[in-house]
Amino acid sequence: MYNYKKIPILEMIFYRRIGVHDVRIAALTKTKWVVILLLSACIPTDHTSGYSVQRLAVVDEQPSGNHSIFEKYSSPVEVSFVREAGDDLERMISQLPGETLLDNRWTRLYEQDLGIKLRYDWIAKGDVYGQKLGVSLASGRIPDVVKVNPYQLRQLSNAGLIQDLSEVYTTYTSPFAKSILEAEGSGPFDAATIDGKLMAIPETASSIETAQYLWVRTDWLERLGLQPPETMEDVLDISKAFTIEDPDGNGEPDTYGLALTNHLWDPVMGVAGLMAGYGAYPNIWIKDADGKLVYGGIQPEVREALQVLQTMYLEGQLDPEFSYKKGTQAVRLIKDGKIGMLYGEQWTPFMIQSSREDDAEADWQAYPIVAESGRQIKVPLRTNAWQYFAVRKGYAHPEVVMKLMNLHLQTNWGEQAQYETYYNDDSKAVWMLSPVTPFPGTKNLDAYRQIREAQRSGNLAVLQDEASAIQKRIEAYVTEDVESGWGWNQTYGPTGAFSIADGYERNGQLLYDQFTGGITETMIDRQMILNDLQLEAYMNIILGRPIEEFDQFVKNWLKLGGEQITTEVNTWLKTKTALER
Ligand SMILES: [Ca+2]
Repeated sequence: MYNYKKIPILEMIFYRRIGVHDVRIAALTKTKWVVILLLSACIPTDHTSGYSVQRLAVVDEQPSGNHSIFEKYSSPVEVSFVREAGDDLERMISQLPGETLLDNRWTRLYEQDLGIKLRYDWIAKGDVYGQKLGVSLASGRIPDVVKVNPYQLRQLSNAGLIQDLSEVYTTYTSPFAKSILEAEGSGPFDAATIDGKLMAIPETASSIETAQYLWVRTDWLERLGLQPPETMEDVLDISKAFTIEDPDGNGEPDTYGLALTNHLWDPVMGVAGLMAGYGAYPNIWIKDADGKLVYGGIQPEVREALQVLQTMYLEGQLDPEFSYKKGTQAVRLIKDGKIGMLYGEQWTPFMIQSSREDDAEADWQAYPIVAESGRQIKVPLRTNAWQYFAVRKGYAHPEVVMKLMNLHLQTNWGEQAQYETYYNDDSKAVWMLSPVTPFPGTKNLDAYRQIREAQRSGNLAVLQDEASAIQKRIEAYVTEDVESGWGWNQTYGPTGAFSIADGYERNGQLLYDQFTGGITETMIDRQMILNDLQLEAYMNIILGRPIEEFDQFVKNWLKLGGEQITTEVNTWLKTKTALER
């Protein structure tokens, strides 16, 4: 029986999707959802308001003039946050002479331009941060502004600890920030709207950035005389050949077709891209034939995909120890040249580039994900809201959060952007020095489009700051073989991941999560349990348990809250549809 340490599976749903420059952070950050349980136990639920489906009426109004949006406070205003630190952040700060987490280019800018003085109640690393935040939320001792996930938001709101930000959002959001935060519609706001009040400001991201690609060792394809995959059948043939035909030519049976991790929904080395090939979308809500919302994870298509993965595992095409390895461990096999394929998001090159350190011939290429013969491929995308800024009840300047976000966006992507000073300074992710880090969700795709345009026309003037910085790195790789530009070319180059995303979009292949209502009442207590149940059932089947266990899992999922959640999700859909008429 598969026996693993429980993995906080929800982390992927709210996975902070950021650009490729942040890859190390993105790959290593783990949100500790265990705090939610603690929170559920501590906060009385009698404030529970029921799931709100009211839309925020003010969202479409323009702010009443720009008078105070960028205005500096005449006397300084203090605001406290709490802060997660990490090795990558510390390493970066150590490379920035004269700067610390408490005193740096961002804190200085906020103070100088807005008169806002930042303070951290406490700073902690990784796991400890998650635990401390859980205790802080449960005890009601929160900073002036706190970054939370949708579950924590609901708990704080139910406990009456945070204030209504409807007016702050209406009055203090710059048109630029508004266009970015609302780029994918009202979903993130719906999820933060409780009893008609906007209880937090969403830091939105982009769904399309979660699109999956199939990454293949092209030097192996060539060595074995194989063609790039066009169907799932091709993928399976290639996987088999990469396992048994000695693609690395060392005479040893020491390679694997496909990389996986113990967290099956990992954005890199996960199963979502493969499952889509069978019409299975295990972690989004989809519409069934009757137009009702159903959970992708319990549909029969998943059963078929699991059967395929089980065969691959039993035939030795997967690392026999993958079920014990998280991404940072699984990646070692890639570095050692033992892996021929993996599914992953656009920033995958920065994860697999290490394979080129010991083997100069190692080369990779992104391909569109493919479907089994006779099936049209759909590319599942996860929802785009991960985190929210809530403001402590009683804090006198709730608008501070919006003012910081406005300036952050303006400084990095506005008309007079200083991208290479405030965002990415000589490949250092200095944006992380700021406690608020909103960004245009499509910035990476936009940068790709600008680069493509510039490469076609030869007119570099179309490149804005970020695209220009990326283009320079691609150029260095293409013309001078500067290895650090390899990943940028794989992602943003003419045949890179974003060229495929562009195609997905043009061909109408993108499949968005059909539920964008945030957290339903039953999800608060049950979602995490259901997710563990799902991961465990899937993993056991891949590792060889009878496929009938899938049917039992579906029954259990429905019984343990899934049925109730499905009802709630469809209630949301009905109300939403009615409002749209
Ligand atoms: Ca070999």
